Amino acid sequence: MKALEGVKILDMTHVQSGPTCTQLLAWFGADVIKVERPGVGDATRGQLRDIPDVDSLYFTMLNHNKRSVTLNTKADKGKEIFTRLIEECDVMVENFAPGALDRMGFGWDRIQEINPRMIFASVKGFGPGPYADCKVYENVAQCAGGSASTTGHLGDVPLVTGAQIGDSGTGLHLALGIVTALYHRTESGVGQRVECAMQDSVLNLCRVKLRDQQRLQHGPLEEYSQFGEGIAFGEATPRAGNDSGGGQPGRILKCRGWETDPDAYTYFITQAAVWKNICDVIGKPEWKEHPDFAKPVDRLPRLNQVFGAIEDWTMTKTKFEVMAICNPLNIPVGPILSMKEITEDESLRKTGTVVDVAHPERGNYLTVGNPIKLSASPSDVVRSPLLGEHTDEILKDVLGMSDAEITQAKELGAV
Ligand code: CAO
Repeated sequence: MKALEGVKILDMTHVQSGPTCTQLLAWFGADVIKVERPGVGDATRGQLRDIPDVDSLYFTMLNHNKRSVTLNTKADKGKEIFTRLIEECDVMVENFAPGALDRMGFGWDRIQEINPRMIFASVKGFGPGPYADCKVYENVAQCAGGSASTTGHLGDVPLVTGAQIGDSGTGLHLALGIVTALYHRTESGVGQRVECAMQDSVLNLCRVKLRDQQRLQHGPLEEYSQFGEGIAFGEATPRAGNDSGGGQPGRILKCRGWETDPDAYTYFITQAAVWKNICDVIGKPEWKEHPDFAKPVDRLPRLNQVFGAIEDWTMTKTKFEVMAICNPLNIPVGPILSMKEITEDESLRKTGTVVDVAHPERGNYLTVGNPIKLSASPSDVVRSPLLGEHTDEILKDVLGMSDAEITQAKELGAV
């Protein structure tokens, strides 16, 4: 039995943030019923297509293990069916633009009237306040949540990151809110509203940068490279390039082949506990006791010199050789892996983190499986549904509708 078996999720999500959340719940065993507009569906089915007329990878990779029902929730018959689905389900998840569900006639008050046990979970771009009515996409959230202003190189433009912390990051937060509300419901017997704003989720993931903002009032941030370079700090947490962000200085360093391979780099952390091992590996044994280098605090103003010497060594090795040499010595390093290398990594296949999926229209494709591993509830990845693939099945199994009722609903354009 899967951990969330028996939990029915009414999935009104689209694009990325909401679908990541419901995909996680589906992997844990919930029955996720994805409601889509008849003939249209989630807009991502047709976005960034690599094969004509076939659901895009954008859609397939965010909607595994779900069932798809088409339903026009603005038509009278569609509203009636939707009301019955709310009665039958435990959780409803949505990430429409602010106000869309109210305009449809299914705001939180109405949902509670229909089903007081319902947990109603929403993603919005911003929480209550001046921007509450705004539509928001990934990069807007990264910018408004403090990520962009603290990402990139000093003196250069703010940068967004490839990690989808606004969308998938918020989906993760929302999923935790939902299972927490389900746990609460087992005792209280009532549902509740779960809300995650993308700005808040990004800020939560950037909390170390808010930490640094406050530290700035008490002096320069000595672990930032700019400290050793004698560059004054301004009023706000600056962009720190590839500095580690933690108490153990680290950087991205060139490895053998960097001139032609854009990913021939390693991350290298000068963890204080293994400083002597680092000195031996890079051929600087005299730095172990040298007053300029022996203690972490001595090294902070000299990080360029320290990492320069380490890079002289890493440039003589491939990124995998650096890993092989440093790992047994407990020196924390990590190769910069390209997406191509990740797709070819056998160990990620073995753990189910990278999975091969068969799809009836596109053939085989690769996806990312559930990164959260439960020992008693392993996740199997099942291909995403075609648009409306389970409409009849859901209307019959979940709502007990007869063939004649389904035919009538179709004639009325409700499904
Ligand atoms: N039947 C009938 N109508 C439906 C329907 C259905 N099954 N499903 C959706 N609709 C309607 C909605 O009711 C809405 O209609 P109205 O505007 O007339 O009320 C309309 O379809 C479109 O909804 P939308 O405004 O949410 O979609 P959009 O493409 O214009 O905006 C987005 C997309 C993402 C910017 C917006 O939904 C948003 O800001 N969401 C919240 C933040 C968020 O999740 N952002 C992440 C996006 S990437 O993950």
